[in-house]
Formats: sequence, C-alpha cells, structure tokens
Amino acid sequence: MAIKNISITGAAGNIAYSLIFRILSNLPFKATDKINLRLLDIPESQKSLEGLKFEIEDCAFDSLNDLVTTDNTELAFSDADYILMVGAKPRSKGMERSDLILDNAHIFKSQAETINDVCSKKTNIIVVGNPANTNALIINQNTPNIPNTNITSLMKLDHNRAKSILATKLNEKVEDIEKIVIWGNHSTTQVPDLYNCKVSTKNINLDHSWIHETFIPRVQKRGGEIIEFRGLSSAASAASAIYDHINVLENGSADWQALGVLSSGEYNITPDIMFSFPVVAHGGSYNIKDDVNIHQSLSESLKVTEEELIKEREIVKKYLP
Ligand code: NAX
Repeated sequence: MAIKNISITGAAGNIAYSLIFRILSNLPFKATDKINLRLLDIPESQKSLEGLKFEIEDCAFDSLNDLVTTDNTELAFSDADYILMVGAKPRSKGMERSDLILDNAHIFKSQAETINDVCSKKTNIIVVGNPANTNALIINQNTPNIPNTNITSLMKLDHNRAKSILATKLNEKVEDIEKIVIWGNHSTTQVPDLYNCKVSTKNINLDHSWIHETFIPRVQKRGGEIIEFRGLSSAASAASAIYDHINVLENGSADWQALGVLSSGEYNITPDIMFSFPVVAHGGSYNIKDDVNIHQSLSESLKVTEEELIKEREIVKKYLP
C-alpha cells in the first residue's frame, strides 16, 4: 500500500478547515492509497486542533492512515512528502506591513531550519501564508538540502479568479479558457495577463480598456472584495486552489499554470525572488515557459510587482543567508 506523509501548518485556521476535508475526500497525490496527516499549529491552538481531530475522525475517511496534531515542528515535518505551509501570523490592528513581514520571516526561517534537518530531497513545499512569495524565498534560501524547484508559492487562487472572471465576461466555460498568465507577487501588484489567452483554442478579442480598467484591478483586489462581502478572508477558494496546485505538481496540466517559483532571471526578472511565471507542468516536474510574449501595455506593471518583491526581500534580508 502506498502511503504519503502530508504536513499542514496553520492547521487550526480557516483555510485548513476546508483544505483537510477536501484532500481526504479525494487524494490529489499520484499513486497514493492513504496519507499520514500531521497537523501543526501554535500551542494556544492545540485545543481547537484536538476538536478538529475529532471531526476528521468522525468522517471515517478510508484515505487516512494516521493523524497527528502537534505544536512540535520536528514531529510535524519529519520525512514529509508534502508540507503545506498555510500557517502565518495575521496582521493586527495598527501593525505596519513591514512588521508583519518581519514577524513571519522569523517564523518561516525557524521552520526552514527544521525542514532542512528532518526532510529529504523529495519533500515538496507549498507556501500559502502571507507574504507567500517572500516567505517561500526564506524557505528556499534556508533549506540547502531541498532542491529549489520543490519549493513553490500559491498563485493558483489568483489564476482561478482570473479564469472565472473572464469566463463570466465572455459567457464561456472555465474549462475552455487557457493560457492566462499571472505575473509577479501574490498581492495587489500582481499582473493578470490575458494577451495570450485563448478560448477553445481560438484567439479572443477583448477591449483594451476592459482589460486594464476592469479585469486587472478586479483580479488584483478580489481578496479584498471577498472580505468586504463575507466579513472574512477567502478560505474555501484558497483551499481549493491549494488542492489544484498539488494536482498540477503531481499530475501535470495541459494548460499553462501560475506558480510562484524562484526566478533565475527569466524575462529579465531579478534573480532570487519568488515570482509567479507561466509554468508548464508534466506531472512530477515543471518548467517556466520562456517564450511568452509580454504585451507592451503590461511592462511597466511587471516592473512594479518585481520591485515590490525586491523591497520585501530587502526587509527580510537578515533572515536570508
Ligand atoms: P487563520 O488566521 O485562520 O489561520 C492561520 C493559522 O496559522 C492559525 O491557526 C494560527 O494559529 C496559525 N499559526 C500562526 N503562527 C504559526 C506557526 N508559527 N506555526 C504554525 N501555525 C501557526 O488564516 P487563514 O485564513 O487560514 O490564512 C492563512 C494564511 O494564508 C494567511 O497568511 C493568509 O493571508 C494566507 N492566504 C494566502 C493566499 C495565497 O493565495 N497565497 C490566499 C488566501 C490567504 O489569504
């Protein structure tokens, strides 16, 4: 029987509450019969984690082999096949964004050190907790034992949002839409790009002003729109996107995907920042598509999102080797 070890951080939080049940109801991992689930959260969340454990048990999932809840990172990460890093410190009232970035840098540096000690070259790490790309950079740079390509940050929610908004606009099915690109940071500076997009393999003709004045800002600010209407941040859609991201890594994808990956200077983007590029995934490996045409109307915006990531890297520089 094939069993994988899956660790989830921030397991007592909102996203994990959707993610865990989604994964267990239909495992996205290739050739896997069951999983050992290790749920990590801070000491103050252990009682809530215990309640979550009861609920998972009450589902009687046949995909679950073993379940551990803990505040011990070593126990949570040992010999993991996947670590889904959802946990992060939220922004409190009056807190500066740079302080939030620094607080999380501290958490991710310490978790990276544990990962480097107790995981193997096969461990796959997906960073979700914000600032996701810069936290992923900290993980990447502090885990010399783990290949860079095993560490990605979640941009799939932005990709799904873009696809769905376009499908609604064109009155088309989401599954017929392909080749959407999300460039840059998981923040309001990200650059959703429709200039290579096709519907049912045909080019689309969209009004330039709709792209720039409606589509791009709507995708960039969708997270804020959810908070405004729901009173809470995206949770189920984020969990669904994490599930899709795992599926892309495991099983590949015919369409271009959006993953935050370590830049090596592709498209003249500064090396050593985690940047969302168009990616082609084959199932077990992926590569950045390096021949996508960037429309001249987007080049200035690409610089803005790149500069934001360089600035975040500068803020956390003491956490980078
Ligand atoms: P919650 O605040 O509901 O849950 C976060 C959990 O992380 C809490 O249970 C907290 O105790 C735990 N935590 C804090 N520090 C920890 C540590 N050192 N070790 C382990 N656990 C720790 O947030 P939730 O709504 O679940 O969102 C989680 C993160 O995802 C946030 O940072 C959020 O901003 C980020 N998001 C990222 C997205 C992306 O596309 N990359 C989209 C969704 C989401 O906004």
